[in-house]
Amino acid sequence: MKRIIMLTAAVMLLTACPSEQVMRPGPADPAATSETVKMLDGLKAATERGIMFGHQDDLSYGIGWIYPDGESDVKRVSGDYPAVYGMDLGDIEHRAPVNLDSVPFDHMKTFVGEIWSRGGVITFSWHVDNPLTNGDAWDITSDRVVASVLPGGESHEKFKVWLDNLAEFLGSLRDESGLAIPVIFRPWHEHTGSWFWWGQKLCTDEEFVSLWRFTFDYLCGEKNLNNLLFAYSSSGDIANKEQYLRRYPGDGYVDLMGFDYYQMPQAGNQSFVREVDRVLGIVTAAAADHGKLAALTEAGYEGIPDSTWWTGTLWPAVKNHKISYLLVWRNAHNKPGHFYAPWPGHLSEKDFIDFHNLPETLFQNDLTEMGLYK
Ligand code: BMA
Repeated sequence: MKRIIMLTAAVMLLTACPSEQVMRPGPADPAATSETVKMLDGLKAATERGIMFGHQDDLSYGIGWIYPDGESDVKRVSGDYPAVYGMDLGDIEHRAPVNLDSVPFDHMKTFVGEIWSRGGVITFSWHVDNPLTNGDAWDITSDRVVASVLPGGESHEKFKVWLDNLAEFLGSLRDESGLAIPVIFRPWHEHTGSWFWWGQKLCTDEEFVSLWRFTFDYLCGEKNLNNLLFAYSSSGDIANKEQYLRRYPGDGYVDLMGFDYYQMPQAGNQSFVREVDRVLGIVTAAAADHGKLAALTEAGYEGIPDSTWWTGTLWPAVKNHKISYLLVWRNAHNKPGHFYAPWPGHLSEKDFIDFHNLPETLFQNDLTEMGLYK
């Protein structure tokens, strides 16, 4: 009888927590380095304190400058570096010297070392070209691309070479003593939209999950890269938790869950606040169910044509949610008006300083004070 009760209890426990959802305290990669484990713990600790602010290509270029050492539009305005730095690996698959936005990979490597030594957080996206058509990430002329890169597909061997090239770069991110620097890797992003070759209408749920798992297993297993935390991030078109999790590859493959959302001028501030708040509710609930971190992995308002956008719109949209970070997109040097962080003289400069000074927004100085993962 006792055995039966115990068995029933075990079965109940298992069904309450399906195998995909078994909580694991550490990174998804079971062989993650101790620095990566510490990084994840540090991110969790920071989430208890507030929301880290991130900026794409922060150190690479800004409005009116490109690559001088130590520059940052965020620092120019607030006196403080961001806590999170986004960079993109598009074109590393070809071993190109520069990424798709002309940032030299050698510079990126130097930035990663600098960020690590001051205790910041690094996250990489990958706008990888289309391996079947040789077009770019936005080439959606074929819906067979994901199938073609999976084992048995006609682009599989080519895709593996691309992953080798990616792995070589990620594996080269080392501190002075040769230790691998942990980074958040966010592949196959905005997959609920249909503008990248891995998007919603371009592959089946099974193909997407296989793509994710293959990427993870190849990098962490085959290539022994154990300095990666994996971020799963959709676009903003999320109706409910089920839809958000439809292509979730499983708890053993993900460390952080997020989504990307931009304010469109025609939609207005209230719609941005309402939608970000609504989708954050879904994503943070999913992340809590699965024991993962949550984030607003990309956000912004192109050109920020609103002097109080930071405290008046962005902050109200996120403030009620327990998220690790929010990251605004790049201040392009090659696309006039395509910027998402303020710069000296921009009309939202003063408001950004107020945003920086909120006790719950975390920038580099806050992380230094907390000793995030060092
Ligand atoms: C987009 C734009 C593009 C850029 C791409 C990858 O949102 O900023 O100009 O090439 O991201 O960074």
